[in-house]
Formats: sequence, C-alpha cells, structure tokens
Amino acid sequence: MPHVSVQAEPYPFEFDPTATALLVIDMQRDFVEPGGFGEMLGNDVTPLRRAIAPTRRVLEAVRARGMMVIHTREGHRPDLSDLPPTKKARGHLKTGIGDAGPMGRVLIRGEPGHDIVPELAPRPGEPVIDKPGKGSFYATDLELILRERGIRSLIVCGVTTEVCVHTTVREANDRGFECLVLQDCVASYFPEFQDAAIKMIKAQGGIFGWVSDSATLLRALDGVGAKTA
Ligand code: C5J
Repeated sequence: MPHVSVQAEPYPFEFDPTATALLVIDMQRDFVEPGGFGEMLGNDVTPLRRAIAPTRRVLEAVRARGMMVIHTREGHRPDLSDLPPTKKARGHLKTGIGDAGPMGRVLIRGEPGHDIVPELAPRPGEPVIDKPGKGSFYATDLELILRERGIRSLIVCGVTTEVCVHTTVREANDRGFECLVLQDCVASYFPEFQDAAIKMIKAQGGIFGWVSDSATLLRALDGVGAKTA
C-alpha cells in the first residue's frame, strides 16, 4: 500500500496504512447520548454528538481500505473490583460509577450506557478494549495488540478530548507510537477545554502528536484505493 501524507499541524503526518490503526475512544452512550450519565451530570452532549458523523466517515474509509480499527470503552466490572475507591468517591456524586443511572449501572460493563453508540458500533474482528482508567494503555492489552499487529501510528477519534483522548495520546506517544488527532472527531463538553487540548497536542513542534481533521484525512486516503472484497 502507498505511503500516505496528511496535511496536519505542526507539519504533515506521514503514515503507512498497513502499520496504522484508527483508535475510537469511549464513544459510549453514557457520555454521548441525551439522557445518559454525562447529561445527568449537567453537561450538554451536543458537542460530543457532533463528532459522530465525521468519525463514522473516517471509520468507513479506513474499513474500506482494510486498515485496523480499535474501539475503547471506559468502565468497570460489575463487582467494582477494578474501581479504585478514589475514583468512586470523586465528585461526591449522588449517582456515580456503579450506581443505578439513567442507562443502567453507570459505567459498568454490560450495561446499556456502557455500550458504544450504534452509529459507531464495532464490527466483528475489531478489538474493543475495556479500560478502567482514562488512558487506553493503563491496565489493558492495547499495547500488546498494537505491537503484535505491527502498528506504529494511530489516528485518534473519541471523547473527551481533554480527558481520555489526551491521556491515551500521551501514553501512546511515550511508547513510541505517532498519533494524529482529528479535531472534528474528538470532542469535549467544554469548548474552552477542546481548544486548549487541541493546541497542547500540536504545540512545541508536536510535543505529543499531530492535529488534522476528517476531511483532510479522507482526501489523503483517496490516493489509497479501497480494497475490493
Ligand atoms: C471522562 C472520558 N471524561 N472518556 N471519560 O471521564 O474522557
């Protein structure tokens, strides 16, 4: 497959599609859908929902080219044995992780709110990484899977930009993976955090990654023919 160059900041992002995975972080109903945990906490989910359509276009394009796709979900075991008491206590929430929430027990594996939104549902064969933390590498087998598949670069979508996306991109960067973050495919409940988080990634010569957008990536992928079945 040809090598791809995407216009990005602070400079073009170069990748080999056979050594690149699309990583879709925590596009879960409890964070993204009206009536979920995120909205229950007083957040407006509109900015998060705006990331769904461009992420879907990117998903379809990379799937059509046979590139690897990986999804993550933040959540815990039903017995809460992987939930640090500090995380449970944070925020002094009346309804917090593990409690009965609007879409089942909040951030518990197997509950409706923990599911990925149907628009971005994983396909068979696409790994789904269940993570107890904000980072996708901490306490998961993500790194093992990436190394076994020869992945060196990540294209990153998901929520929220300043929390799980940032933590994951920082973890990936420290492990030697190169990350391209698509700014219209990542989102925050807080516009000022979105702006700052995007600036921080590409600052100082790309201190821990590159930033581009879905349309620019899709144009670059046009040069990589879709696989015929
Ligand atoms: C948060 C996440 N914000 N996926 N989780 O708690 O960013």
